[in-house]
Amino acid sequence: MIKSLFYSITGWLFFCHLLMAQPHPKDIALFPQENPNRSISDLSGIWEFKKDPENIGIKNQWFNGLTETRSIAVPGSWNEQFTDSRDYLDAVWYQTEAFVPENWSDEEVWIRFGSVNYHATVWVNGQQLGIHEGGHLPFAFDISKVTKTGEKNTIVVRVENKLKPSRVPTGDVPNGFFSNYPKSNFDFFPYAGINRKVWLYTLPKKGKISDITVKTNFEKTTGKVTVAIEKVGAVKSGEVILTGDKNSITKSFKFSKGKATVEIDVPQVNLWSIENPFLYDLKVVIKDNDDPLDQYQLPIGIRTVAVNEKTILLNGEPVFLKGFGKHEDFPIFGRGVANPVIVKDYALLKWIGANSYRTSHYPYDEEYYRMADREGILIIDEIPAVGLFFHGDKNDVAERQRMCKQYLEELYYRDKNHPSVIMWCVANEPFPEKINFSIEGGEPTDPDSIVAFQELFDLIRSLDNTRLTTLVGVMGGPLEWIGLADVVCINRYWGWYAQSGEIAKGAAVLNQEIEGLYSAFKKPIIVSEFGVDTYPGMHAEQPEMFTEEYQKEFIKAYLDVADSKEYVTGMHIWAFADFKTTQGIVRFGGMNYKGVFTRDRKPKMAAHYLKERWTKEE
Ligand code: BDP
Repeated sequence: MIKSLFYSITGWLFFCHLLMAQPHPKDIALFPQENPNRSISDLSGIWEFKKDPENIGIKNQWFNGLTETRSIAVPGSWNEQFTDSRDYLDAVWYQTEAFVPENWSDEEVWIRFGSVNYHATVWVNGQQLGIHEGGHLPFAFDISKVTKTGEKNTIVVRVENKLKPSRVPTGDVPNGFFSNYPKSNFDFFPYAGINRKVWLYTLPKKGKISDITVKTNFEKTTGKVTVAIEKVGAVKSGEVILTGDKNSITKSFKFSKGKATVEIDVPQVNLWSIENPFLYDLKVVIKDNDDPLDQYQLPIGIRTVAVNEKTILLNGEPVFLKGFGKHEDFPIFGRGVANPVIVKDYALLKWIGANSYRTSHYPYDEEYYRMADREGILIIDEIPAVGLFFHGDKNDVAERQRMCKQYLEELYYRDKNHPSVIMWCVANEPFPEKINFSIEGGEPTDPDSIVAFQELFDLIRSLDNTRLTTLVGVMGGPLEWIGLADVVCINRYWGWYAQSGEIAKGAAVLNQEIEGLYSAFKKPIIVSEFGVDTYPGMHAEQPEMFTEEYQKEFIKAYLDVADSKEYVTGMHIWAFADFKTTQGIVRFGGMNYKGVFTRDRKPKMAAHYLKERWTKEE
């Protein structure tokens, strides 16, 4: 009896120790990298998979090894890989075997998941490492203590993506706005599973660079780069080397209380911009005597982002955002990362003359941001806070707020060094309790909701004072929410959901509304969504809803309104491509057809129109 008590107490302590080891997003901010001090192993491939509809896996210790499995591709959502699981969102289990080389025994070994939607529990060799809640952002665990080097290790992950009012994004909301299936409270399919790559990687045990934050500025022709470095371990000093454009500047530094800050002046600076996305190479090395203990290399762009009453400023120059709201969405992969789709999307953004997009309605795979840095595309980076609401169960409201804060922190630490990211978006279309789709708006706003959004803005502004912030407002939504932002972003569908079939009337409402918004806020405005469902190949000699002609005329009318207002600083069409959503009477075939490109990236008539208009403007 005493013996079994001892085992259960020590077992419990060990379990708690492992759970407590879950790192803060700051400690996993640096993407795994291969260099003389760091190794990586990509676990992409075919894994084993098993559904757990009765939720018996934990009780039956499936983490010790799965039986009767089927094959699944990782990365990739599970919903479209089989013929029987499209709408299945309950628990599933994944398993793979990963060989860990013998020479990793002197290193820390970590496992990193780019995104698991929504709730993940991870075991290595039967030991539970921790839990992560929330899709679309990375998490990682130190698995050194449970890893066997020189042999195969079993990795098991339990995932579920139940739609719940306490989650972000929300689902299964009583009297929710959407009456659809599955019951998401948002307009995209709730693709589930291990959607991004899984990596094993090493970090040097004796001392490691734990975080790097780069901030940039310039004075006349001199670039100003501030590099903040944090470390773990006894190492005392290091150097930063910045190279590019005939420069090679080395600066030594010493740590004080685990931190060091290095200021670098870059003569004749080559600024990062849309037209010239020039990237310098920044390398940080930490040393024990003369031996490098750890190093990390980062492409950086030197640029500033600011705002005045009328426009966003990039390097002090006005910039007009031309682009789209997008989705990570493709047949069969679902929300799984697919590099050819990323490359193709950037090719199409360039082809059409766009210079920006919003990561609606969640952060995208890291590769999108690296490409944007190289291609000179500006990103509005959004957390998955879509369709928030503040009425109903107070515990749910509090839980959603906690998740929003977690997402903002995870997002900031992941994306803070990308020059392409110019703005953080704390929410898309929060809903007031009563909404009527008119510019007069609905009921007065619940004061708690203003406090909640103010907290989110305060949090992201306290983390980052070098970028802008926004919140995307819904038609008929309260002004108090969008007024908290640096840039007013509004999604508008006058001429579609209201004034249906009447483009000119819709454009007139838009015109009147944005004049009112500007005189209320004196802040620049982006129409962050506007668009119409367009069935590819459907035509009419006079524009009619759902035809390609209607989409083209609608977009033209909105862009003309924007051109007449000097304080409109961007127009993002909804959407870049058609995408899968949940089933409902306004979503033909479970699809949202507002894409300017089809789901397989073929241009509709509006795409040709935009190419002509946007490339001419250049
Ligand atoms: C907006 C949402 C977006 C939807 C779009 C639409 O932000 O997610 O897909 O409307 O209705 O309300 O197509």
